[in-house]
Amino acid sequence: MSRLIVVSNRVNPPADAGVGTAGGLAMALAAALREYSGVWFGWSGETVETFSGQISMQKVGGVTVALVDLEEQDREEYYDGYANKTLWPLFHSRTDLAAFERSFGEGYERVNRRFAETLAPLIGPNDLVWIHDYHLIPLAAELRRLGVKNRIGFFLHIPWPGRHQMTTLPQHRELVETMLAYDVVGFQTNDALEAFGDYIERELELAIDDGVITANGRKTRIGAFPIGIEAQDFADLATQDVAREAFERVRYSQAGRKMILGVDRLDYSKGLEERFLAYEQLLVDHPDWAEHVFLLQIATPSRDAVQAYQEIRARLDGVSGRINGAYATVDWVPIRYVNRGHRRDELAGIYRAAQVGLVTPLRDGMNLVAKEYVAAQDPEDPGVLVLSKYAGAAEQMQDALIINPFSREETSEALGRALAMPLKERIARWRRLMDGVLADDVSAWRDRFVAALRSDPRPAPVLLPPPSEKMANDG
Ligand code: GDG
Repeated sequence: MSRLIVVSNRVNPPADAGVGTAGGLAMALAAALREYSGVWFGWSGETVETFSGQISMQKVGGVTVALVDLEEQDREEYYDGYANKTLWPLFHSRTDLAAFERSFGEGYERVNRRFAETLAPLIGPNDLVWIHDYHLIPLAAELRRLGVKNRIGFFLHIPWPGRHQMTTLPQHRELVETMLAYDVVGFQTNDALEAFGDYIERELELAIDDGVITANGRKTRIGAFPIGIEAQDFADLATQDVAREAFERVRYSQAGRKMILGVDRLDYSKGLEERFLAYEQLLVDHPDWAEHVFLLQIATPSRDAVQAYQEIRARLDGVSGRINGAYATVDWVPIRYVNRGHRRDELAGIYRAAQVGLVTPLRDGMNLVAKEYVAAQDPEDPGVLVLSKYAGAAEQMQDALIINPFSREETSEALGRALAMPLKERIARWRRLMDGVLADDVSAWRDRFVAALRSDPRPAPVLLPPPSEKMANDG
């Protein structure tokens, strides 16, 4: 029987469904792994003095996980370095923040090789291997080098950059060529797929025929597989006890004011500063809204070891403090800025309490918060989603108020419109959004990807000579 082997940098199956900080993705993958009796392989998050390749096998929430420790130098060069200081900014159109250091590239190659050498012995003859995200782009090429012949797929959770941006990466060509070792390469959006296709055709000068690239006798199918959330479960969660308590608490504290909500990992790609400034613009353009609205921004700190993250955090402290200092009154604070994580079910209740969901990334692979906001709404009195056109989610969620997050005026106008939107229009927009979120949920995403990975896109090329030649030779 074929098992599914999922590989990602970090491994986090939920120990308990619905609570804690486990995201929808972790839950969806965990469900797939239970179904296919698979294994989830990745870094333990721990470091040891010398890499041993020893695997720690554990069972977490019914899922078998295989964890490997890395060295401190691996963490610095591969994780903090190439993944988070080079690829993440580059793929989010922040070439100005991208560090191109040779040691990072070497660390990235070394860890991918170490992953491959540790993982290869675990792979059975019929297993499907599904590798996730930018930390592990060259992993299939390393596995092929070790003789692994299984079908291997790759899914990129973040955007694919434009060709000119991509070519700023030293050895971009070598990196992209490793992607041709996969059988399937999946992106979040058509936009990312097109950008990748442009690179393949113009930099590698390879043809793409009906979504298939042929190189070195191997076929790689490429496609857009927009990720979803566990929509029905999340909608149910939003009406359960913990969510209801969180909802009541927030509504009580609102004191009749409307709430605009942002929920993000604290990351420079999420457009948080632009969001604060657009909200300030709303207070300038519509002074009548002052004291009748507030912005709740939940931003959980992440990647603290990277300087750009320390800087954005300091900037946001500054901007939110300045706006609050300038506009607050004795009984009204315009921005409630919270740097603390919340339980998933609490979060569902907070989403439901918000009249506006404000999602303003400057660049984002998908953005699950937009989908969670929609799923958590009360069907009889739903809030309005204001969504950046640079979130992958905008391709599917055209019934949101779509904005350009770089324009304060445009975002401020959309906020004004959202706050004043009549119930009938709110319901009509929400219904269409919700139908999409339910239909394209995380299980649909997973099943589509696994189906693509299972099926051979086309028969292998016929290498026999054509019949007439063959006959002539036979004769
Ligand atoms: C990457 C791509 C793509 C946030 N605060 C809390 C909390 N969260 C959860 C949200 C949501 C998740 O974190 C964030 O997901 P996003 O999709 O918004 O963003 P990234 O973390 O950047 O994810 C992104 C995604 O991968 C999947 O492919 O959509 O484009 O960048 O689920 O709810 N969860 C809890 N407490 C919090 O305080 N429990």
